Amino acid sequence: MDLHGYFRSSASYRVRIGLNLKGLQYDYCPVNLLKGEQRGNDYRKLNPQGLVPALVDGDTILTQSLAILEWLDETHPEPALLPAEPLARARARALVYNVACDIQPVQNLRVLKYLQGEYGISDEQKIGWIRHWIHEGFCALEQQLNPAPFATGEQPGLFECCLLPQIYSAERFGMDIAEYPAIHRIALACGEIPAFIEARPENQPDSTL
Ligand SMILES: N[C@@H](CCC(=O)N[C@@H](CS)C(=O)NCC(=O)O)C(=O)O
Repeated sequence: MDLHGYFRSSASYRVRIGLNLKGLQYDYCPVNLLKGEQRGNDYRKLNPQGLVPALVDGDTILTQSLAILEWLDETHPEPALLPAEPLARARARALVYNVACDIQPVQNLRVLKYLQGEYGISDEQKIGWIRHWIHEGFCALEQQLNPAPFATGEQPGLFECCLLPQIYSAERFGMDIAEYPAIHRIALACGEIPAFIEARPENQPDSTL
């Protein structure tokens, strides 16, 4: 499999964690977001949305990180990324969507560029915007997370695939994760696991380009 992504992209980082948790080998193909490569004709053949990641497996091209992760979970069921029981699955997905649907999209590069280009917001206002939406989402998660080591029990799953990249982004914009104790606890637990360590942005080949 080829994973087309960018080291700092949280959606790419999610898929790297999922592939690593499943023990799946893949080749990493960097797409430089700062150079706009995601909007080039070549990359749009993989993802017409002009967003990373895209996963290519033979003739199959998949986009949208959650669709990719759920497909991986269905085709490689062990270890499971979602609980088997329907209600527990729905609850796990609710946590996942908080991050992937309600936090990350409003701080995406194209949204921030639009805010700056169309409305002239300053760098300071941009950082305030990012922190605001992360804080809102993280405060809700603090109310919902169980005391178990991970969101759905003894093993990390789809939620942790999304949370750790969001934490990386929060810290990049100066937020202190220790202010969110349940999230902090999960971050520390994931920080011990090779699948998460290897997926970190600083461990990707394009982090030094
Ligand atoms: N919902 C999509 C989001 C993908 C996405 O937002 N990717 C970002 C990086 S995390 C991107 O490619 N941004 C490029 C841009 O905004 O131009 C997914 O989960 O795959």
